[in-house]
Amino acid sequence: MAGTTVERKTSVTPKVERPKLYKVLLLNDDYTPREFVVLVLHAVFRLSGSQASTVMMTAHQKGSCVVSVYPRDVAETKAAEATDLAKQNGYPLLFATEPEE
Ligand code: TYC
Repeated sequence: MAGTTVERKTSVTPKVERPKLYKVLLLNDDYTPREFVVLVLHAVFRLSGSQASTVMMTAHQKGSCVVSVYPRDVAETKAAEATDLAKQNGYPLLFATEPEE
C-alpha cells in the first residue's frame, strides 16, 4: 500500500568486529644514545620532540614504554623499520609489538 511503512521485527546483529590494535614497545638498552632514540621516535612514529623525550626517558628508567598503538600490520612494519634504522647505525635498540587486551 502506498505510504505504508514496513517495520522489520528481527534485530540485526552487526557481524563486523573492530580490528585488534597492537602496541609498539620501546625497549631500553645500555648502548644506544638518548638523542638517537628520540630521533627514531620522531622519524618513524611521528612523535613531537617532547613526546619522544618523555617516551625515551620512561623506557630508560622503567625498561620499556608504549610508543603508540596501531593495526597489526602497521605496528609490525614500524617496529621493524625503527629496529632496522638503529641496526644500520650500529645500535642494538629494539622495538617490539604486542596485542592490546
Ligand atoms: N639507556 C640508554 C643510555 O643510557 C638510552 C636509551 C633510552 C636507550 C631508551 C634505549 O629505549 C631506550 N644511553
